[in-house]
Amino acid sequence: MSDEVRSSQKAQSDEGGLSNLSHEDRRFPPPEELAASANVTAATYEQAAADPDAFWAEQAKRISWETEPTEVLDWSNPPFATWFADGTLNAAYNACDRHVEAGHGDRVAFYFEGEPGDTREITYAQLTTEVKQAANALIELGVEAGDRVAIYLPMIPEAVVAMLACARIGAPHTVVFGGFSSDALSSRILDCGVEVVITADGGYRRGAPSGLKPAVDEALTKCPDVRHVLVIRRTGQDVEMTEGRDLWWHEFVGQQSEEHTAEAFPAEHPLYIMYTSGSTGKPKGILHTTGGYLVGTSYTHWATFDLKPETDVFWTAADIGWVTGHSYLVYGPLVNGTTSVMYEGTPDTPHKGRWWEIIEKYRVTILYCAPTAIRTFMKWGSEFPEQFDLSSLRILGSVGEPINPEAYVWYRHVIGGDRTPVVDTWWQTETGMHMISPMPGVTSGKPGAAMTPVPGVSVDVVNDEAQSVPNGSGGYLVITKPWPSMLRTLWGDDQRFVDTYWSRFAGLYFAGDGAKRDDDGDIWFLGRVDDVMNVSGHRMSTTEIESALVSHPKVAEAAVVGASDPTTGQAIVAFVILRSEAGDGGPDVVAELRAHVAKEIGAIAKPRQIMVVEELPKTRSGKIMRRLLRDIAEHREVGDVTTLTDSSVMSLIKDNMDKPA
Ligand code: 6R9
Repeated sequence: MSDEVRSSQKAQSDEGGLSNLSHEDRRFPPPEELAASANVTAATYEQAAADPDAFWAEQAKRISWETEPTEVLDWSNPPFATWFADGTLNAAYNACDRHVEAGHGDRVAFYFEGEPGDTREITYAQLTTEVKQAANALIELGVEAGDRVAIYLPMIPEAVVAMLACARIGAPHTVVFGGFSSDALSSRILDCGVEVVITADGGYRRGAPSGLKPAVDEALTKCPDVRHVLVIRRTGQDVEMTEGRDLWWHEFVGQQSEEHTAEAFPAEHPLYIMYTSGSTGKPKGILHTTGGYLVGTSYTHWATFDLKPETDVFWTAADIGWVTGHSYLVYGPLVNGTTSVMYEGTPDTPHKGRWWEIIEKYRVTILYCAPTAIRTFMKWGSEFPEQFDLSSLRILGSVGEPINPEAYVWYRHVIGGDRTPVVDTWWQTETGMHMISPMPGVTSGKPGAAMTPVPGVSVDVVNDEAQSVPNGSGGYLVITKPWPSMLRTLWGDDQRFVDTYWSRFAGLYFAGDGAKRDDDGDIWFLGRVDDVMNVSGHRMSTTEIESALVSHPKVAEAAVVGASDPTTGQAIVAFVILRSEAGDGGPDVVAELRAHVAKEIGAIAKPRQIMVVEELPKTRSGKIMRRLLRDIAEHREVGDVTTLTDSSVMSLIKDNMDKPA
């Protein structure tokens, strides 16, 4: 039994339910015009439910296959699925060449915006040529189908080129987020046996060049099997080049032939490995394969965002080192022939309106980002977005954490001008694609709720005995039927794959998230099951209390943890960031916030302690690291912080905490 399962059982072992979820009456029906020409309609749900296999076989037609598959799902050896197994295809051909062949070579694939202000417009024709050259370069370095290649890059177009070049020759890539340490890089290189690394001298962050190559050099002291490092010149920083091992991308790739014919691989050929971050223990190498992954990501990208490739300008403001970057910045959008924006840097460089300036400049129609970003913008205040013309936006997306109702309403109102549906997309590295989300032309949005499974997906909320819970009750989110872009296994560890996801409930995929069905049957996420607190026998969700805190006008962001408490079992400890206009909050801010939570949820939910802090510890994908906050709340030594965006945040919070009240 995994630790995750064990702690979730502990957290959920009492009877009763998470029945204290705040009531939400606001509803936002789809705009009429959008609904009238929406990609997904009520009929789509019916078709998908009537015959899921036929539905997915139909979606597989989005892809150009070298050999059309006759098989759909093979679930004869659960939990090891295959999809479209007798089909063959090439992922890079689907993302690039086929659009050029269809006459769209001049369409922009990416508007790249570098942090210092440099820009590049890359058409599908140019992208195709660059990918072919890079594929030829990898072949010259001896990379063969099946070999793993590590990519450790800033958010620059070459990151996409590198991924697609690997895919083109059948070499699974493993992208390691550029902000991760050399240790994180070396452990991933060793875990999947990488021999070639693609990196850059550095990237730009917060107005300054920040080196990457030195971290690679350090990592490689532990990785003797790495034969070659391809180095992209981005910042012009001085870097050491190891003779015989390191090559400059612009010299080596630039001299390659622009011709390369893509070879077709079986649908189940591995496409990439993505390590999940932030958890304790050895990172899990999530394995995605080719055919099903491309079907699932291209379909959901088209469905959830109501994508119109001829007219939309799509922007996933997420790093390529996160699964969101893989599915909705690279594979989904490119397979769909989308024009996307790619931005290298931080949202406040050189000013706090940078994102809104980008949206105005490129007339972005769909924005996809994380609640943590939205709450940060709320904290800065609406005067920044208000300086820009955001009228091109028609759909807003959210991913990574539950979006608090107040953040949802702010996003819709201030950024979306009250026109835009907000799609709160629930999914995971493991699922590869959106699983639960509103459909913008069908669903009446409910702030804070992820709503219903996307057409073709089947989920349930169950209790400890795997029984479906009634409306109004909470439990565990499970996925009840295989889906095309599901992870196939954990790299090199089938047993851990079975233990982690398929052993908690027979035949059901255990996602590790707590969820609740409201009175209408719509799904709300309550955080990871190990984030569910048990206070004097009452089950309380961290997410719910955070949302109550964020609904107070002085609060921009909140993180809640359960700290062990001798009397109540667990006690609620909250860390809050105030909005800038609230100043220091005044002398009674803590009492005021405790009273506010009591009013919103009930006296039982009043935090034992509220800390006003400047920053919260977050992973690179924007998830609050509650584990570290729990360490602080319980006065333990702070655990591993290698995946934090800024590990100094922890000492700041701790200093604050240690100050006498
Ligand atoms: C895509 C991504 C997965 C975990 C997942 C859940 C949380 C993601 C969410 C959400 C509530 C949403 N999560 N989206 N919770 N509402 N819309 O984030 O993948 O980094 O693997 O994280 O993130 O807890 O289990 P990943």
